[in-house]
Amino acid sequence: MKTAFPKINKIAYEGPNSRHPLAFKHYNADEIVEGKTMRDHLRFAVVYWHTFRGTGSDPFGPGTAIRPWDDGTNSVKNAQNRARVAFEFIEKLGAPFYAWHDRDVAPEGRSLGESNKNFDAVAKVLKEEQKRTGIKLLWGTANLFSNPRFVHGAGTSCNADVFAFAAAQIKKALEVTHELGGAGYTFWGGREGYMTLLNTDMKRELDHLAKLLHMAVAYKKQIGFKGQFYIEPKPKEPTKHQYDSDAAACLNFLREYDLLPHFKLNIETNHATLAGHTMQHELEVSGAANALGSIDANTGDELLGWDTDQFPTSIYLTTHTMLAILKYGGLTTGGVNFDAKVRRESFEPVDLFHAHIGGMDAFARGLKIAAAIRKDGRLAEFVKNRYASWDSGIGAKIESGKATMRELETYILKQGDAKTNVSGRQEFLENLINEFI
Ligand code: XLS
Ligand code: NI
Ligand code: NI
Repeated sequence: MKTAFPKINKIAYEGPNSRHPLAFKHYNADEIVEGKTMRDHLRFAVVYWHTFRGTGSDPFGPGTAIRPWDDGTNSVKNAQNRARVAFEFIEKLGAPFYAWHDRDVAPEGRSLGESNKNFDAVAKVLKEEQKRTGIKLLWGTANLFSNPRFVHGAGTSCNADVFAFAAAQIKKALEVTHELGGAGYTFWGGREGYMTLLNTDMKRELDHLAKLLHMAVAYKKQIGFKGQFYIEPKPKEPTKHQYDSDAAACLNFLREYDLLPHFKLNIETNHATLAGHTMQHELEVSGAANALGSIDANTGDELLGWDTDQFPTSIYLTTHTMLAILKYGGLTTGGVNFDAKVRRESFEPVDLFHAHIGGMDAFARGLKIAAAIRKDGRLAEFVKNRYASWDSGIGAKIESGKATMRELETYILKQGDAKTNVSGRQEFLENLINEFI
């Protein structure tokens, strides 16, 4: 096959002093951090939709991206060729994983049958390329939001036929994910939400969504797919209110419908900020519920209030993200998935390399810094000491569940007041983090 990136060699690690734009300064796959290679800590994944299907279009103009390998048609042949290009890219980059929606990799046909046939034809190439390169599928997912049939949602559509279509599409996407040895499968509720409550039976829609997920759990078992299921929270966009609005809402939904044992969360940075949270907050909520599965690593723009899906470059962001991930035992089935796109103004193929190299280096630094902060121990020590009143005496008694209100009243009446508080020392801690950045 003709190479799509003739001037680009395999991206090498050259170290922090390198000035080569197409080299890693910090991501050194084999370097050991906290007893594990960077490769295994970070489990980087390239996303098919932005990186190989993104055109750079926005609401005010068409795509700008120059992609010389694309023949501009919606044919299966073009899709198969694109798959080979994708693997050349991922291989040169040195990312161990990739991820897709069914409709990114293969064109949708006039019927579900035709779409499935197209999907199989491209999946065949994906399988060959996975075998050739050793690159693995982090997760698959079904696009249940682009086609106009999903105008009212998929699992939460008022139209039962659309629900049936969505179920059939998920079934196929699960089969292909399984066939390609996927480590997981993600449900992002594309249009599962509402624009106005005037036309919406919320309770019925949520019941239906739970039914769809239960069907997926049953089918997964039936075909012997062992990958991890994820739900990806997002608060708005495209609908005004998305049901899976944040980690807490997802966990509550999963618990209410007895789905929690079957799912973990896939946390996306830009979705966290759209929800009015930090990434750390969402990771902490998921981790505390033992449901931190994977991350979509991107970032928003402080001045733009939508899902801009930019590549992550902030070392503070990656440090805090890696602190949370390490705290909860690291990524096992999941990975650091670059659900991010180059800017419309960055339209040359080489920009795809700059973007991913930058993201990988930013995460490698975040990992190293987080490991150094943990090794230093002062941060963890501070937090531990802050809660010292719970380790003995009345605190320990409350935690063990043995204290009653009457007893606590007696305790406080005797003392007259609570013991004095000590400072939270936020600035001191912020300075401490800066020592390592
Ligand atoms: C959209 C989501 C989407 C999911 C996969 O905002 O981030 O890309 O990650 O369906
Ligand atoms: Ni995402
Ligand atoms: Ni997103």
